[in-house]
Amino acid sequence: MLDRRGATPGHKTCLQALIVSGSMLCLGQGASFADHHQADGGHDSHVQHQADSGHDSHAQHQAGMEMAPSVQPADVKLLNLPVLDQTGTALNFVDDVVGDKIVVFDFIFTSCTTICPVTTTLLTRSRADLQDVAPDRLQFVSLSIDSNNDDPERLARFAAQRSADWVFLTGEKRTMDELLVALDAYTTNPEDHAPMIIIGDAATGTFSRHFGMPNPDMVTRRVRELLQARAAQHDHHAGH
Ligand SMILES: [Cu+2]
Repeated sequence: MLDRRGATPGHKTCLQALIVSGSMLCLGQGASFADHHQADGGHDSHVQHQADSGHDSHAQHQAGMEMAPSVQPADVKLLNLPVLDQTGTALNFVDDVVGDKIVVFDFIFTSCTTICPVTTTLLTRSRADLQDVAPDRLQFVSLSIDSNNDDPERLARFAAQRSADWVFLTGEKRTMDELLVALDAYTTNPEDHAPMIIIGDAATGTFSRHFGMPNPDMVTRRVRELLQARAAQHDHHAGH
C-alpha cells in the first residue's frame, strides 16, 4: 500500500471528474479548461456529453449556473473511533469531533493534485460565509482517504496552504477505513476517488450526499437549512 502513491501516473478518474465538474460549476475561466481538454479528444462519456450539448460558452455558462450537482439523502453511520487531527491530537470521532453539530464532511488526500485542493478551496468560501455560526454548532471535517501517507503534519500543511481552518483527520489505516466505510466514502485507491461531500445534522441524523465539486453557495444554503430546521424544531417544542 505504501508504494501506491506515485505509482499511478495519471490520476485519471479524479482529473476527468474535475474537468466535468469544473465546467459545470464555471470554476475559474468558465468552460475554457474543459473545452481545451475536449479539443484534445474526450474519451470520457461525460466530457463527450458536454461537447454535444454546449455549443457556445455563454450557453454552457448558463447551463452550469442552473445545474445542481446531484444530491441524495445519505444513510451514514458515525463511529466513535480514535483519530488524529492535523495537530496530532488524539480525538474520538463522535465524542470530540462531530458531537451533535451540523457537519460538513469531505474526503481528501494530501498528494492529490486535482480534485482535493479545489474542493478544499471551494469549502473555504462556504466556511467564510458561515462565520456567524457558533463553532459548537457547526463543524467542517476533512477525512483523509490515504491515511498510510497522510500524517498530521502533512494534513496541517495541506490545510494551511489553502487557509482551511477546520479539522483534518487521519489515523490508523484500519480505523480510518472503518470510519470511511460507515460513511460510504471508502475508496480502495485514493487516486480513483470521485468528488463527494456529506452535509448533515449529527443531532437528528439527517444527512445528504452531494456528488461533484461542491458549490460553496449550495453548501452554505444546506447548512442554513439544517440550522433553520433545528430552530423550527426548537420553537415547536417551546410552544408546548
Ligand atoms: Cu483528489
